[in-house]
This record gives sequence, C-alpha cells and structure tokens, in this order.
Amino acid sequence: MNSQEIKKNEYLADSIQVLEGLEAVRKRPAMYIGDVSVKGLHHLVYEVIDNSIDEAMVGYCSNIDMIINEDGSVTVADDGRGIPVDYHEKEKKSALEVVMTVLHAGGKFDKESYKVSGGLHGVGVSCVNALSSRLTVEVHREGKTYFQEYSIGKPLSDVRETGITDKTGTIVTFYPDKTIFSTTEFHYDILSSRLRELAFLNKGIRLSITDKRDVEENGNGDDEGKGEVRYRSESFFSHEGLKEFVEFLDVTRDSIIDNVIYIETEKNEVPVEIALQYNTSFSENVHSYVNNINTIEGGTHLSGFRRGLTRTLKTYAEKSGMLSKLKFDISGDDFREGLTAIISIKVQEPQFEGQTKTKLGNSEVMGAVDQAVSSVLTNYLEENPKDARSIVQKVVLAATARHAARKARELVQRKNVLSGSGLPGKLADCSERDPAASEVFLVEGDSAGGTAKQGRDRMFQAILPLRGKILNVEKAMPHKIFDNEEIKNIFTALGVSIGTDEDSKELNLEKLRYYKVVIMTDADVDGSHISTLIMTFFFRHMLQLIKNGHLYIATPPLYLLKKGKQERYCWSEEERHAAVLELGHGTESGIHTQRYKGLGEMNAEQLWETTMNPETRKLRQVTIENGTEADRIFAMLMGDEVPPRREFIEQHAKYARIDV
Ligand code: 0RA
Repeated sequence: MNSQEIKKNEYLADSIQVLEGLEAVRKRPAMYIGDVSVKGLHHLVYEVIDNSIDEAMVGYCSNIDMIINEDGSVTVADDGRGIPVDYHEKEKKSALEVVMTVLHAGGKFDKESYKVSGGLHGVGVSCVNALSSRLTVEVHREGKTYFQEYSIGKPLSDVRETGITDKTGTIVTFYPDKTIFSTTEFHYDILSSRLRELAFLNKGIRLSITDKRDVEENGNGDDEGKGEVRYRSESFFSHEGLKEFVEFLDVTRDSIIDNVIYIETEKNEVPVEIALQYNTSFSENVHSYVNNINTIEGGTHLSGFRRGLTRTLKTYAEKSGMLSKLKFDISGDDFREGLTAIISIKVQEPQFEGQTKTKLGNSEVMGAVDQAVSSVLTNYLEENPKDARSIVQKVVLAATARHAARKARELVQRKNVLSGSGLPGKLADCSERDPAASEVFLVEGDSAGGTAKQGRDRMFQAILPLRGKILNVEKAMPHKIFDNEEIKNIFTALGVSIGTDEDSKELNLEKLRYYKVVIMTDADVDGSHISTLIMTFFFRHMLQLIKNGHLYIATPPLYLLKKGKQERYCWSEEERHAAVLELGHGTESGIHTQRYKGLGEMNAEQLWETTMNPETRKLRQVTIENGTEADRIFAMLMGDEVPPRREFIEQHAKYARIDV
C-alpha cells in the first residue's frame, strides 16, 4: 500500500467505526436511553439539554430555551460558545460533525473544562442523532452561522456556512424516529418539571419551555389580547439554588426553623451543595443528585450526608442536656423525620451502581459529604441556638413516637399470630401460594368488594375490600397509622412487616404474598381521591414496594357503548369517539351509551372482563419518575393547605392525569 492508500484505508476505517457506533445505538436503543417509550423519548431531550448545561457550568452559557414545535419536534437553543466547527484532523471532518455523529465524542475537545453533567448514560448528542429521523444543528460562532442536517445520524451534507451573526450559541432540532419509539409525543409536564429541577440544581441559568402545539386562541371573553396566539410557556431561574428548591418542595408544610440551612463547599475536589429544612410533618424527604442526575437509589453521598447529620445533631443534643430524660435510644431515622433536604454533588468520574444505575458508588465521596455537613451544621447550631433547640425537640418527639409505633406494631403482629392464619377476616385470599403468580386487589367499598369477589379468578386473585376512606397518612402521627384498621389489614394481607430491630424502619418484603398489588377504585372524583390516599400510604410507608414495581392501578372503563348486539368498552373520550365512528358510522343515533361512575355499576362478569382479566385489562404500574415532584404533589394534595391544592388541580386538570 502506498501512503495515499493507507490514508484512504484509515479514513474508511474511521467512517466504518462511526457507522458501527450509531448502528449499535439503533439496534439496541434501550441500552443507551433506558427504553423506547415515554421515558426514553424524554431522555433524548435531557441528553441535548445536558450539553448546554455543561457549557453553562464552565461559565459560557446563561440561557437555554426549549421549544416543542408545532410539528412535534423539539428545539434546544443555548447562548454558549457554539460547538466548534473547525477541521478535525483525526476524524477528517468538521468538529461539529464529529460531535454530532461520533458516539461519546462530547468532551473530546475540551479536556480541561469542567465537564461533569451528562445524562444518565452520558451517551451524548450523537445518540439522539442516531435515534432521530431528522436532526438539524445551527451554530453561531465567531461572527458566522453554520448548519448541518442529518437523517438517522448520517449527515445529509457537509457543514455549511449560512450567514453572519453577532451572537454565539447552538440550536439543535430533532425529530425522534417513529420506527424506534412506541410514542413520539412529548409531555409538557415531564419536560417542564425537569427544567425546573435543572434551574434549581444550577443556579444562575435561565431555562425556558414553550409548547407550540395545540395553539390556544385567547378568546376568554374580554377584549384584551383577543385573537392573540398564546403558547403554553414557562421560564425557570433560581438565584439561590437548592435553598429555593427546598422552599419549593415545602410550600405546603410548616417549617420549624426560620431559614433553610444551606451548605455550599468543596471537599477533596468534590463540590458539595446541600440545603435542608425541618418541618412539622412526619415524613423524610431527602433527595440526592450527582451531576444533575437524581440518584434514586442513593449511594455514598447520601450515606455521608446521613452520617454527618446524625453525628452532628447527636453530639449537640447530648451536650445540650436535652436528652437526659429520654429513656430509650435515638435512632438515625429520628433525625430525619420532618426533614426536607436536597444533596447535590458533582463528580468527575461517577460510578453508578444498582438496579437502575442511580446509586453512587464512589467511596471517596462519603467522607467529603460527611465533613461538609458536620462542619457547616456544627457552626449553624452554635450560632442559632433557638433553631438548634427546635430541631432537637423534633428529634425527641420522633423518637418517642417511634417507640409508641413499635409497641402498636408489635401488638398487631402478636394478634395476628394468635388468630390462626393471621390474615384479615375481610381478605378473600387466592389459592395460589406462589407470590410471583398471585395478585391482590385493594377495592374501595364493601359492595364493589363483593362484585370483585364474584368476578375474580380465585385461583390467583385475592380481594381485600377497604371500607370508605383510609387514613390520610400525610396528616397522621406515625404511631396512629397502626391504630387504623384498614392500614393494619393492608400490612397483614400483604405479609409485609417493618424492621423488627429497634433501629430500623426498613420494610421487609421477603414475605410479600402477592407480587401484584392492584388499587381498584371508582373512576370518579371520589375514587381518584381514595386511590391517591392509598398511593400516599404506599409512597410514605411502603416505598420499596413501589420501587420494586409491585404497585398497580386498575383502570375500569369510562363508557359502555351498545348498538344491537355489539358492545364496546371505552377508556377515554378518544376511544368513545372511535367507537361511535365504528358502531354508528359517525352518528350517535341508535347507540346506547352508559357512563360508568362506579365499579358498582358493573356486574361481576363485566368487572372481570374490563378490569381484572389479565388478557383484556389495562393495569397502570405506579413508578416514581421524579421523586421530588412526587413528594411535593403528595404533600400538597394530602396536606392542610387548600389554595395550592386548588391551584394544582386547576392547572393540571386540563393537561394531565396524576401519574406518579
Ligand atoms: C466542545 C467545545 C466547546 C464547546 C462545546 C463543545 C459546546 C457543545 C455544545 C452542545 C450544545 N451546546 C454546546 N455548546 C458548546 C468549546 C470550544 C471553544 O473553546 O470555544
């Protein structure tokens, strides 16, 4: 081979590698973005935004605008330096093209820069490109504008110079590939809450979202602005970062100290930012992030935080003498009752572990966070004795309540042992003994419970009727929870217990009797209130059960349309319209429509067919996509304050069902 041939070969090898890289993404998209459903689809947007956040973190970008375009594509525009467009020697093409088409090429040009953001999988924008039927990028840089367009990751032309500009920045627009994704419809609420979260996590950056689909004419009766096009749009900016995040999460709770405690420091080259506040509630709301990623499974940073918090508060409490009358030990949990906190750290090379790869493994982080918390908190307690006393009082209260709760729990467990099977009398159990093949329906009301008992397949389906409204756990003291008959029944029917050793509230799922726990309520307002109450209970007291994917919601149909002998069940307005078209060829005449308001309106056979039969039912699995949002929404929906709840329902009634 002569030197030219060698060059040619290298070039070929390079481009083949590139192709292979992106082919791999298209072949196994789930490996790169999690799944090809709603979650993975939105992951594409996060991946693009992460690049702009990186640029903002090195100080060159202050505005990021996201638009959901009329045609369903998404645009992300930033005012950073713009992706470099110069010729890239190794790859034999424009740097821009390399960034857009080579897997993991994101940080190649800027080694010194502090690049720590990046999506869960850190796959970069080229991955988004590979999964887009079309993607365009426009760069504003050094007085000029540049443009390139791609289809499924392949450039349609070279990078072109298209004009002059006095701005800098990068604008990416992409169309998710309909042959890859099961849905390509972006959800405003999902994107907007992620942008809000990013604004809190990265103070000083302005992030906006605009939805150009479904244009609403401003025709609300008054003359002002009539006919004007109004897009749904929000802009997020946080001056005080996590401090404001905690205030936002706690809007509906009553704080017990005047100010949020705020920690911003760097330990062993790990930037640590923490904000915490205590409130009068009984739940722990601690959320942690690494490089802007919500570490749902926790990890070393969370352990460091807990250690630092427990040790510092314990030392202070002992010195203050406030524990002298206490007859039992204080456990780690007691220090976190009524605590709302956000921990956000940035790590150069994070090691993510765990089932969902959201558990931080880096061991050096634990000490860094522990030290950061101890030193700042020790000072705070010394300087704010009034707040310190309030916190210690709260901890003592928690320890006392835990003690009472333990006694109540033991009573329940002892009673169960005494009463034969130990199962609640109201439970209609199934005959199957393998939990993996068994399911239990938690049914609102005795009458619907009766129908469900007749309709079920008793082989593998158990029914537990719940009477009326179950206790609002958001407002109740923890030990009261075990005074509640319905809640005791849920615990015993499911075979779930709470750690028996003194120090732990850890849920024991080893004896879980059904792998599917299905909440079944009426499809009306009351029913959804009850199902929210039950979900709140699981969220606060059996979180692990949700995380392990055991909790489901049954979806009874909203309508039954009949014409002659033909019947159609419909779960939404759209389905009803489609059924009208199908049965009545477009007119409603001759069609009898029954609107189901409650489970009680269905007979056993109908309930089985529409809601319980695994072949035909539509179960919704309860998952936690966004822990901070879930916490805030439960606190708000179930808390004391009415105005924020009304505002929430008014805002969301039109747009979304409450999917947790
Ligand atoms: C590499 C190097 C430089 C900037 C960027 C990447 C960059 C990438 C993206 C992606 C979206 N927005 C972006 N903004 C910037 C810095 C090059 C220089 O020194 O100017």
